Amino acid sequence: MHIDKQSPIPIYYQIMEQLKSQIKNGELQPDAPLPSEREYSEQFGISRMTVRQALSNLVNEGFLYRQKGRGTFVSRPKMEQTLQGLTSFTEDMKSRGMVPSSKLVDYELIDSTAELAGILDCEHPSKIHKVIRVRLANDIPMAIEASYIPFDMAGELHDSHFQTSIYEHIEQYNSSPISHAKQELEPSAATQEEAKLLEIKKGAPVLLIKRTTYLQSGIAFEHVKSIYRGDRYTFVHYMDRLK
Ligand code: 16G
Repeated sequence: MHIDKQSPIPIYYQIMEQLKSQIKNGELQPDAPLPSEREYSEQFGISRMTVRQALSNLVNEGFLYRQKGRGTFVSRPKMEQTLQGLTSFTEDMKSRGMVPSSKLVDYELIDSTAELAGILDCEHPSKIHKVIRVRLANDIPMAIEASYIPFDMAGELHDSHFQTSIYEHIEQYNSSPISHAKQELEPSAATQEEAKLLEIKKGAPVLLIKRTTYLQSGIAFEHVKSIYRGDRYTFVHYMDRLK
C-alpha cells in the first residue's frame, strides 16, 4: 500500500480505495486478518483516527468485518443480484457455483385474508400455504423468505418441497412456465428475530423485497416478503435511457 500525503485525496480515502482493490484482486482473501490500527499508523506515519475512519467505512460498506478482541477481517465478496432476471433462489445460487439449501422456520395452511386474496387475485375465502424459510448458500444464511402460495396453485406441500425448489414444483404442477413479477424494495433494519435467523446483529441493514410472481397465463402464484442481508447483497439494475 502506498500513501501520498501531498495528494488532495484524503488519506482515509486512499487507504479505503487501496484496500478495496486488494480485496477485489484477491491479494486480501476472505477472512484474512488485517494489520491493527496501530500497525497501519506506524507503517505510514499517519494518525490512528485516520486509519480507524478508513476501516470503519469499509466495515459499513461490507468489505470488512470486526470481531471483538480479535481484530478486523476481510468479508466474503457480496453477491450481485440483478433486478431483471426472474430466477428462483436455487437457480440463482447454482449459477454462482454455490450450494443452495433451506431451513424451514414455519409452515401453515392458512385461511386467506382479504388483503392476500386481493394481491394474489384468488378466491376469498380460500386456503393459502404460508412457508417461511431461511435460504442459505454454502450453509451461510442469505435471506428469509415468507411465501404465500394459493393451495390451488401448488397442491399439498411437504418437507421435500421446502428443501428443494418450490418454483420447479409450481411449474410442474401447473404445467406452465413462470413468467413475470412485480417487486418492491425497501431498506430496513433487522429485528431481533430476523437477526437471529440471518446470524447478523439486531438493527443491521437488510433489504425487504415484496414480490408477486405470475405464471405465463397471467395468474399470480406467489406473494413473498423476503429479507436479504445488506452485507451479503448488492442489487444491480441495468437501465436504458428513456427518450
Ligand atoms: C426467489 C424469490 C422467492 C421464491 C424463491 C423460490 C425473490 C425476492 N424471491 O428467492 O419469492 O420463493 O426464489 O426459490 O426473488 P426455490 O425455487 O429455490 O424454492
